[in-house]
Amino acid sequence: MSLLSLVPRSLGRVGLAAALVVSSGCAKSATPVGGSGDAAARVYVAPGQYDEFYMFASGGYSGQVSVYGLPSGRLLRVIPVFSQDAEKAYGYSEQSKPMFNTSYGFVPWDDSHHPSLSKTDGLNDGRWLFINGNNTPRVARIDLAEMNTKEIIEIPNAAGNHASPFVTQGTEYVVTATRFSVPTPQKDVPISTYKENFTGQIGFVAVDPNSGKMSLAFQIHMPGYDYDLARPGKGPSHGWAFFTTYNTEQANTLKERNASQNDKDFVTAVNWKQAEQCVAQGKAKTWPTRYAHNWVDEADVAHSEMLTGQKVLEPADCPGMVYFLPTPKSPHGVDVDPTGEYIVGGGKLATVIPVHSFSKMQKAIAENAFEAAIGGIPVLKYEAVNYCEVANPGLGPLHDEFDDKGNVYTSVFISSEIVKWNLKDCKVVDRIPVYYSIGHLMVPGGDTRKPDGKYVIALNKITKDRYLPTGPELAQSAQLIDISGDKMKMLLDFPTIGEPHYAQAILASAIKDKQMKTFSLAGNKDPFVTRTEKDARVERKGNVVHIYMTAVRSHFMPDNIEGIEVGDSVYWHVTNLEQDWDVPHGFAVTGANNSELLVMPGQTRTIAWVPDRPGVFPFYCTDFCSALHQEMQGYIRISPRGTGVQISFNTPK
Ligand code: K7E
Ligand code: CUA
Repeated sequence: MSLLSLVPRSLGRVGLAAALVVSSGCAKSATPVGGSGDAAARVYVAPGQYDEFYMFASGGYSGQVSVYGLPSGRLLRVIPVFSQDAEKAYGYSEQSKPMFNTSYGFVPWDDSHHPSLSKTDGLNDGRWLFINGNNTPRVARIDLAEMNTKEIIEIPNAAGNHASPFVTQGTEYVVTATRFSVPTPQKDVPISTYKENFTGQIGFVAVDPNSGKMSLAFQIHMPGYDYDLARPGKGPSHGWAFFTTYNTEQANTLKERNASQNDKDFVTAVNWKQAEQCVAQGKAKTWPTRYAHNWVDEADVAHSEMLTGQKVLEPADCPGMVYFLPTPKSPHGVDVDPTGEYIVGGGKLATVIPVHSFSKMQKAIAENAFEAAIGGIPVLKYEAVNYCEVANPGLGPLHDEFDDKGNVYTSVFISSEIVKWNLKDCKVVDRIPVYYSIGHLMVPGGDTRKPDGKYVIALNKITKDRYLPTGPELAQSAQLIDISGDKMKMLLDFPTIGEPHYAQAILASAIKDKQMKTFSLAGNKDPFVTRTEKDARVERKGNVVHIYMTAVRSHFMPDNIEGIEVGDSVYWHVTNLEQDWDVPHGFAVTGANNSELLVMPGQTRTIAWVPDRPGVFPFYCTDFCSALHQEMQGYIRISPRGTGVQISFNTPK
C-alpha cells in the first residue's frame, strides 16, 4: 500500500508539497517557510545572556544526549551515555569502562531515543534524566547537577528497549518493554514458530527516591506482539502505564505488510499498583536471566555487577493488572494529557487520531465491557473506552505533546507537519509544515501536569535542502515554533547531533544554580588520587607501573620519568589539583591507542598505556588551560625489555 495514495484533500498545499518532496527525493524545497516577522528577536539571546530553557535531546544512533539552550538553539554540551567518547575518556578511562558492561560483554554503543526527566508530583524536579538504550536493552541515569551518566542498568528478557524510560508521576519507576518479541527466555527455535514460541515483556525499574539508584522491580510476560512506546498515567490515572502494541498479527517476516493487516491493534494498559500487590502476594515467578548493573560510586569510580533472579508476572495470575484497548492502526506513540484523563494514540497508519478516556476505561472494566480475552488479558470494547477520534489529522500521526490550554500538538511524519487540535471538541484548529519528516515533537514540560505552552520543538529526520550541503550525510534538525498565540509561528532551525528522536526541556532556573563547579580535591576518594605534588610518584609492581601524577597550571608532576620498559602495563593516574571552575587539564601520550584524558578540577582519571618501542616520548596537556599551556608537557623514557633501568622521576624542588 502506498501511503501517498492516502493523501487527504484536506491537507494544506504546503504540507502536501512537503510530503511529496520527501518521498520523491527531490532536492527542491517547497516555498521557503520560516521566520515570521519578529522571529529573529524572539530567538535572539544576546552575548553573555542565558537561555530560558535547557533542552536535552537524544542522540539516536550516536547513543548520547546533547544539551541545547532554548530559544537560541545553542549547543551547550554533549553528555556521553551509551557510546565511548574519546574527548572525555568516557568508556576509555579505567574509572568509566565498567559502565559498558552487559551480559553480552563490553558494548560501547547504543541507540538512544527517549530522554525522560525525573518528576515529583507530575512536575519536572530537575534531579535526573533517564534515557533508554534501544539495541542492547538498557536504561541510563544522568545526574543533572553534574550532567554526567551515573548509572546504566541492562533490561533482561528484552529485545529492543524502545518503550522506555518514561518516568511515573513521582519517579517511582521508569518503564521498559521489548519492542521485538523473541523467545523469552531465549532459546534456539525456528523463526517460523513465532506464534508458538515468541513472547513479549513489559517491565518496571524502581528508582530510589534519595539516590536515584535503579533496580529491576518486576516484569510482565506478554503475548508475542511488538511493544512500541509508553506513557505512565498522572493525576487520576497515576498507578497506570500505557504502552502501544502493534504486530498483533504476529507476523515474523515482511512486517511492513504483514503487520499492517489488522484495523486495530492495542494500547496496553498496565495497572502497576495491582502488579505490586501481586508481587507482594508471591504471584511472581523468579527467572534466571543474567543482566548487568553499572554505577558510579561516591569516589567517582564505576562498578559493575551481574544480577539474576528477576520477578516475572503472568497476566493470567494477576487479574486486573493488564487490559488491551483496541486502537487503530499500528499505533506508534501513546501520550497522556496533563489532566491524566485522556490517552492519545498515534495510529501511524490510521486516518484519525484515537483518544481514549481513562474514566470510561475504569467504567468499562467495572462493567466487564470486554470483547475477548487474550492470554488472560481482557480486551475492552473500543466504543466503551474511546472518547473521540480526531478527523483530518494529516498523514502518519506519530507523537503528541500538550500545552497549558487544552491543546494537543501531533507530529505527522508523512505529511511533514504539526497539527494542533483541542481536547474539548477534538477539532483540528491549526497546522504548520515542518522540514522534513518529523518524528517526535516536544513542548517544554509537555508531558507534565503543567506544560509551559510557549514553544513546540519539531524534531525532524530529513533536512535535504535546509542547510549548506555536507556530502551524503546531512544533519538532522530541530525547529522551534511559537505556540503562544492562536497560530503556530516558525521561529528557528538548528541542526542536531545524531538523530534526536525525543527531547525534554526544563526551565533553566530549575537547575542552573545547582550546577556543580568542581570536584572536591579534599573529598576525592579515588583509590589512585595524588593529593599534593609531594605525593607524586612512580611505582613498579612486576610488569605493571603506576604513575601517580598531578596536574596544575601549568605543569605535570613528575614530568620526567625513566625506568619503564617496552611491554610494561603503564597506568597514568592523573589528579587535577585545581579547585577553580572550568579549569580542566588534559593528558595525552604518544601512541595512546585508547583516548586522551580530560580531568576536571579535583578529579582523578586513569588511562592505561603499553609502550611498544624504546625511545623517549612526550606527554602533554590537551586542554588550553593557561598562557603557558604549551609548556605543560613532559617526557617518559622507554627502555628495551630487560635492560633493568631503575625507576626514577623528578620531585618538587
Ligand atoms: Cu517515534 Cu524511537 Cu520515540 Cu523515533 S521513536 S521518532
Ligand atoms: Cu593544562 Cu593545558
